[in-house]
Amino acid sequence: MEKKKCKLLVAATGSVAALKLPFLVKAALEQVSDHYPMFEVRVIVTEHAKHFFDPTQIPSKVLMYDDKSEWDAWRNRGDPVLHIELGKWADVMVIAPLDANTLAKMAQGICDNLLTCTTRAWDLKKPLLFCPAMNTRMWEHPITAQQIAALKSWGHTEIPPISKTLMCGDTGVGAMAEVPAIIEAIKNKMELDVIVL
Ligand code: PCO
Repeated sequence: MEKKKCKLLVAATGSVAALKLPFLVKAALEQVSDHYPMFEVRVIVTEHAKHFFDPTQIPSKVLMYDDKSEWDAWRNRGDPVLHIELGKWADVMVIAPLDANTLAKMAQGICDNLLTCTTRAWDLKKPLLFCPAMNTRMWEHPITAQQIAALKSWGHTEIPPISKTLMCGDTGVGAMAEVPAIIEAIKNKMELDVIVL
């Protein structure tokens, strides 16, 4: 009998670090537990995230959703509401990268796209991890720490950014955590919060 996979919802926003989305998805699909694949993966992208990666690099078995998917899915009363369905489907969500704009929206409860509607309707009993990625100057602005503290106060888990030379040439904190560190953080969280049968 095939083992039950952990349903992982990966979401990406419009930071340049969204270029790593295909690597993160492939790394998640490669994880095994007792020789069985560990994760079933679905992806949510914002319109700006799409700017940074090639969608053909996302394996075809992975369902990927954008804002259009939300509107296409609903035509009539009784039709599924995608951001609710995805929230019910997922065992765990990871937002990688979480840009400054979406961080600010989440902290305020704004829900104006598929990703922020999904997080706004998130069942707080399930783990949600987020990987901030932004320029150092944005990272160091005091509002960033306040907004991250808001997300943590609801039980969300930060996978902190790292220091490196960023895409714009500046060196400092703000780069998204490396893909292996993100995978490890998800697995650690699952052992705590999710039973994989
Ligand atoms: C740059 N902003 C950034 C923020 C996020 N950057 C990163 C890394 C990548 C390369 O290793 C792009 C993944 O630098 O996460 O670069 C200027 S506003």
